[in-house]
Parts: sequence; C-alpha cells; structure tokens
Amino acid sequence: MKIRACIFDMDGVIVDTAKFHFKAWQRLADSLSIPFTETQNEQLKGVSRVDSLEKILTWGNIQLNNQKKLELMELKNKWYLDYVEGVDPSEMLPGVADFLKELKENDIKIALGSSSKNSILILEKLGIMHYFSAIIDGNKIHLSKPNPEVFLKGASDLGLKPDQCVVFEDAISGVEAAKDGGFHCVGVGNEDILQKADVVIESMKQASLELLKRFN
Ligand code: B16
Ligand code: MG
Repeated sequence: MKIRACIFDMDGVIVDTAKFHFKAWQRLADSLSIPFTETQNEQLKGVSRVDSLEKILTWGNIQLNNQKKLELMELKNKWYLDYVEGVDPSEMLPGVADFLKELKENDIKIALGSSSKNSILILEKLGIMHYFSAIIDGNKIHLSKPNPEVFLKGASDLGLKPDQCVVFEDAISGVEAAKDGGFHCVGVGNEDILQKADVVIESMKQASLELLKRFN
C-alpha cells in the first residue's frame, strides 16, 4: 500500500474535547458580553488559543492590550482544564480504539497533528500515547492551522512525504491545512462543512484500512 501513515487531529477526531473548548470559549465570550454561536465556533475548531481569542474579540468589536489578552487565555484554559479533568479512555470517540489497533497491526505509522498545547495531557488520560511515533502539537509549531506546518512536521518526523500520509480532521481549518500541504484528507463530521476533504466520514467508526486503500 502507498499509504504509510495516518496523522490524526486530536480534538473532535480522537476525543470529543471540542465540546469543552466550545463551553470554555462561550463562558469567556459571555463574560465579555460578546454573542457567540455554534456556527461561529466552527471557525475556531483547529485554530490556536491566541487566534481563537483574536477572532472572538473581533466579533465583539473589542480591543484589549496584550496583558489582558494573556489573562483571558489563561482563564479560558483554566476552565477548559477543569472540564477535561474527568476525561478517561471511555471518552475516546467510537471507532478510534479499533482503528489505532488495526493500523498498528498492519504497520501503518501513527502521528498526532493537533493545535492544542494540552495534547500530551489528553493522550495520557486516554492511555494511547504508546501508539504514536510522532506527536506534533501547539507547543511545537509557529503557525496555526490552516497553515500546514503541523502536518508537514508530522510527516517529516516520520520520514515520509505528504502524499504517503492520510490526515483525519474535523475542522475546516484542518482540512485546508492538510490539502494545502499536499496530504490526502479524510474529513470526520459534516459533509457540508468539510467540503474540501477528499472524503468525509460521519464518524471514526467508518475509518478502516479499506478506506485508506482508496488513496493508492
Ligand atoms: P489549546 P485540534 C485545537 O485542537 C482545537 O480544535 C481548538 O479548538 C483549540 O483552540 C486549539 O486546539 C488550541 O487548544 O487551547 O488546548 O492549546 O483540533 O487541532 O486537536
Ligand atoms: Mg479538531
């Protein structure tokens, strides 16, 4: 098979922490009296903490100095960490555990390509660290999705070219990053939202070795 690796986004693909990011941003927006909808939240998925805050402040037409922005980001992260406190392996999204096992058994490499600075904490809570040959997250990149840096670093750490890898993504910004980087991309979620992906699956239950063969 031409495909040698899968690179997974974390929030919204491996585990449903996207709902906790939403809850924490909503709480922050409320505290600033900025209206914030689920549709707007789609534009924050996959986007770094600082870029997410900038978008929310722009929507609210609010200007703040850097010190205040840092305080708000810390507050959002504190709330987020409270929400994920109880995350355990049972919270992995359906289909993920079986697919990781299938990849490992078939010698397909596994990498993480997440914008989150909390990724190691979450992977440890899920007990799946041992599957990953490369972990690229928000602590290792300079440019947030939709820039492809996170996936290009992942492929490079694995010693592979982008077209030997399939990226799994739930965010518009992440699908754009994967395609701009020259990767194959499986969108996970709503087909209307993830139009730029090569193929969209509703849930990770539909991820399989068979699905990867279409990229050969
Ligand atoms: P943190 P992913 C992204 O993770 C989330 O989708 C996005 O909502 C979040 O703002 C970003 O990580 C940064 O997360 O505040 O934990 O550093 O989807 O790229 O795995
Ligand atoms: Mg995501």
